Amino acid sequence: MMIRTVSTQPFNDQKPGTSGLRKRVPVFQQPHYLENFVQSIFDSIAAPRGAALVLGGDGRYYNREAIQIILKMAAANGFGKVLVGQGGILSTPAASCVIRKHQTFGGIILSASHNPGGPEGDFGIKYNVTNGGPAPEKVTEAIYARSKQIAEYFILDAPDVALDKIGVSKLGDMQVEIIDPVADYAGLMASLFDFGAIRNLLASGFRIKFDAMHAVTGPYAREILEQQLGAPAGSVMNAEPLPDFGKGHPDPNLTYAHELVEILYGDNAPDFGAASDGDGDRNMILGKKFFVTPSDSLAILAANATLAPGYKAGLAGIARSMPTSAAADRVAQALDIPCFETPTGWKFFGNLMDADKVTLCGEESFGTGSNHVREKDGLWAVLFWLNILAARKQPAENIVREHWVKFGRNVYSRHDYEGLPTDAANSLMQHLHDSFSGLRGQQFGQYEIQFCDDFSYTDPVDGSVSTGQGVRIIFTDGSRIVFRLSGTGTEGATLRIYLEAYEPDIAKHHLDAQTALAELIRIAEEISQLRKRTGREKPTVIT
Ligand code: G16
Repeated sequence: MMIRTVSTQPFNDQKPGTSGLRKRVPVFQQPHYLENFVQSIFDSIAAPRGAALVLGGDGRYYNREAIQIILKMAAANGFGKVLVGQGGILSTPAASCVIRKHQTFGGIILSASHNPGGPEGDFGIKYNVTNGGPAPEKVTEAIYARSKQIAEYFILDAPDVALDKIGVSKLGDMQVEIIDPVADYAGLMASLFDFGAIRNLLASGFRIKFDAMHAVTGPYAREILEQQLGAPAGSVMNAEPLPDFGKGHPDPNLTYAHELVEILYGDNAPDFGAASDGDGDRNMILGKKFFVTPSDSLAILAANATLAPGYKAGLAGIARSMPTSAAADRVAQALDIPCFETPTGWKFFGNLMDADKVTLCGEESFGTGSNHVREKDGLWAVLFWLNILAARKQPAENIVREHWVKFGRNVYSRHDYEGLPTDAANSLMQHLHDSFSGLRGQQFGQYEIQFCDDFSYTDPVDGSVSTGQGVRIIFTDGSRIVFRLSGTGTEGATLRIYLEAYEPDIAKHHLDAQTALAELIRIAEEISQLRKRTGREKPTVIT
């Protein structure tokens, strides 16, 4: 088999976003586009000859084709072995688990997460480092820099590898091992949670519904929830991964997971509901007719962590992304452990976990996880909740309400304005920056602005600094409005407005978040001149 050197020219748009390079499928299908990015990864990471990689994706359209290309390029670039999930499938947390368990040099994950798939949908690729986590900024910047200079790539001329049969084969001098995508991950889950207690809960008539949204978690949830824990067949819905996710939008929130939401809010609703996204790292938690915000979920998992065997010894610390509510901070304070505030992006948690500074991490964007892997983990969060429900023998809603009674409620909501013209979104952010000095000390209704800034973060482990991570308007009572542009979209710009108010008064805990936050929502629109600058009357998605 021959290694071919292919001349190429740089593309100017291969800058990784919040989590890897995400583009429309036709962009990735352009000649040399994927190959340029993969070669830029290989040129940047300085893997020793013979190193091993993990490779898999969420099964979306173009997954299989991309895997064949990457395998042939890995062989041509001197890798010794690639572990590939059967059928090209590996959820993002499972890929992280496999990198760590098999101690490979790193891994390549193919996913555009919760973005829709299909021939006109999105595709994505990201590189994960030796600890199993997303490459830190210095690595993604090196990859981007390389992509702007690339002149050639290397690929083996060879027939395609059979991806569906477990076993070992050769591609040139490189070994390809097709592995069961579920086994290692399921084993890890069984070591963290009290499967016996969850089995008893499910056997007692406690009903659950898990929505895999026709994405990657179907096989994982079927094996763990139905086979190993005994949930009745059908407890996992939309369990078949499809290349176009059944034309759905695999984002587990109240808008896009409406099929599940209707079941949990309908007659004869199950006791517990959950959903995960395209690549299995996000989660949404629902009780009967009750939504648990991701920020509250993190705080509640932290407060109840010792109920799960894997966390019996307690937590070293907690980390949350800046826009995530401060509910977890209150738990950390009560437990007398540190709480870190990082920029948006799971990659910022890696150093903290590697240095044993934190055990649990979470983000408002439906992401929760721990140091068991270095990615957020949807099914892990579901199993953690089931473990707590089995131990406390109370409905999810009661657990949340008791938590609020003890800690107060951080009322929270996020308003997304999707598909804005990039110029309009940038002008709104610029306007906010320009207003900083005038805003300080200003009174808006009951709220007085204490300070505003653009969040920056100094990593306490390696000292690296990340600036421009979101505009914060902080009020004297601790309430906050945060403005950020998403780093994961592929069309125009998405403006995210994060709203948070602290409510210690139990008598007001029943209020719907939009009602409780109405004043802050109005202030956010006024300060940002949202209507004038975007022409939008209301958000695309509210979570
Ligand atoms: C990615 C990152 C998360 C981040 C989320 C939203 O998640 O891994 O850390 O919170 O994007 O980012 P943004 O607000 O920039 O769109 P995923 O699930 O898309 O990989």
